[in-house]
Amino acid sequence: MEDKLKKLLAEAEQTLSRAGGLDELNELRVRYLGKKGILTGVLRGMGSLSAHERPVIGQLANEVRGKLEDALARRTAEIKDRVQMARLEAEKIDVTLPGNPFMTGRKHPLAMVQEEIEDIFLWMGYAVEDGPEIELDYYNFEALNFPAEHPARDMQDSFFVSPGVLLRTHTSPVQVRTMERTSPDLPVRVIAPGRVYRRDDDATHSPMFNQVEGFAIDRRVTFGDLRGTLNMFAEKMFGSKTKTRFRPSFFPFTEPSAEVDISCTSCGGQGCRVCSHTGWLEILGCGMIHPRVLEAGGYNPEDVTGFAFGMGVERIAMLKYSLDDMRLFFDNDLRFLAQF
Ligand code: 2NM
Repeated sequence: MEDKLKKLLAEAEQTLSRAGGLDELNELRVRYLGKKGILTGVLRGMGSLSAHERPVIGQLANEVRGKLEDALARRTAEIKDRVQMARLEAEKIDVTLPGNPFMTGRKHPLAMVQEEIEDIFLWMGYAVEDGPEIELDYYNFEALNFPAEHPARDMQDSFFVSPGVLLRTHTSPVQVRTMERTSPDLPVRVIAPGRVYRRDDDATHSPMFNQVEGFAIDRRVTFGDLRGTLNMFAEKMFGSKTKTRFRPSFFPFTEPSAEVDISCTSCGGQGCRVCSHTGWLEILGCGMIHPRVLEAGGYNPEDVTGFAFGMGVERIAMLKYSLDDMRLFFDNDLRFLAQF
């Protein structure tokens, strides 16, 4: 009996030390220590022992049970440890690796240029106003001295929503609305940035584009004030070396009218491909507000004068960033947008 127990202990310790998993250990616990287990089986044979052998074997059996329980606990802890280590190894992460790059949004180049224009005029004391993109013919043409037969009023050139209602073709209607609201207060200095619509579509024209128009009204605003204002704008926008040139032109809402060129941003005026070898680039139109427009806005052209100007934001942005196709602004191609 004593031999049996010692053999059992030796064999069980061997088997336990080789057990590979927790499930296997549980099976071994049942096999050796369970109600129908081997140890129990051995103890059942104790009935045939003599009275002086029984306590000796009983004590030995308890020792064997204790050693087996210890061995089981040890092996369980070892296996749990190994499983934990394997898991830590498998789930190891290198916290010093760079993170995954993620795309961030940014301002659209047109918005950047528009804000730059706004900031220059805000600095010169102008206020920023806006108005509806769906306009009455009255504010878009009539009050701005466009004659009934003017080509811009044609269905061919403007988007009409219904008779007498259209998508504004310039932001000048905002000036008329502003004059109506402020007259006869003086002075008035306002710029109107925003979307405008014309039936035009090629590399240098988009059916929707952005304008900034501005105007100033006071008791004796002169063409000299207009030149000084636009020279200052050109220097702030394109650099202090920038020269301007005013050429006579015609607009229905201004008289006299002019177109303004700046010295070429790419060659400085020497002549190059960008400026078609003229040394100059056209950037805006301007003039002294026509008396009939002042009148429509509620001002008396006998008492006040004003100047006005208008520029295309896309055109300014194309010059600033040396682009040759306006459609880049509207394609929303990230390879383009991510460069700003
Ligand atoms: C231009 C060129 C010349 C202009 C005129 C007015 C108004 F409403 F005050 F009469 N606003 N903008 C104007 C004048 C716009 O854009 C090329």
